[in-house]
Amino acid sequence: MSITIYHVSGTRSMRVIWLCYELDIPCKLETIDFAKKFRASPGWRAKSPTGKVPAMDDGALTMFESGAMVQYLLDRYGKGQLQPKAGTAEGALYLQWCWFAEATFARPLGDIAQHTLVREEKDRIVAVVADGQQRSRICLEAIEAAMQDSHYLLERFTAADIMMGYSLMLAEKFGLITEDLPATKAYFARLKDRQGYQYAVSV
Ligand SMILES: N[C@@H](CCC(=O)N[C@@H](CS)C(=O)NCC(=O)O)C(=O)O
Repeated sequence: MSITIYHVSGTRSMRVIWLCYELDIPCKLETIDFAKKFRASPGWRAKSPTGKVPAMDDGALTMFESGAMVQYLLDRYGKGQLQPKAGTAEGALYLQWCWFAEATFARPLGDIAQHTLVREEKDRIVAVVADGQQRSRICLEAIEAAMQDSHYLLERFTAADIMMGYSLMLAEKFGLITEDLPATKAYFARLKDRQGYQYAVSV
């Protein structure tokens, strides 16, 4: 195995780095320039066709999409750890939460990020931020309900929690994990306690 993760601190590359840490998978980090100009360059577009972060190489294989990287690494090197058996009810819920974390929850968070951090000030739309906050809140309420009697999304820590950990990190950054979401706060605190999370946010 020869894994390189193309990384920018504070982005979704933390999911892949965190997973590698949890599974003790050796990987090289290559920090890239998040500036729009670099991400539009043909060299970067060859790895990530829409110019987004992260990308990953494993030998001759190059990938974009953080969730796909996480799943690939689990399937290829995970030896059955951090994911339930595919095709079971637990496996279905694992997929549900992985997809929710990126396809549903990270969407409004991404809109907030775009219109507060990523785009130039002249291209930011305040109403999109307000809408993103409202849509994120619904997602946070879904997590709050799920965490009432649980420590993790499934009965034990899995890669679904890694997928969700990044989304919660963004939600926290935007001040959305409020006091009226105590179970979500406690759940995220449990994730932040893990060495893998701490390593992934420190690099
Ligand atoms: N679904 C993609 C989303 C990738 C993504 O949006 N990455 C962000 C950083 S976390 C980015 O590159 N944003 C810059 C942009 O969209 O212009 C994934 O999970 O990898």
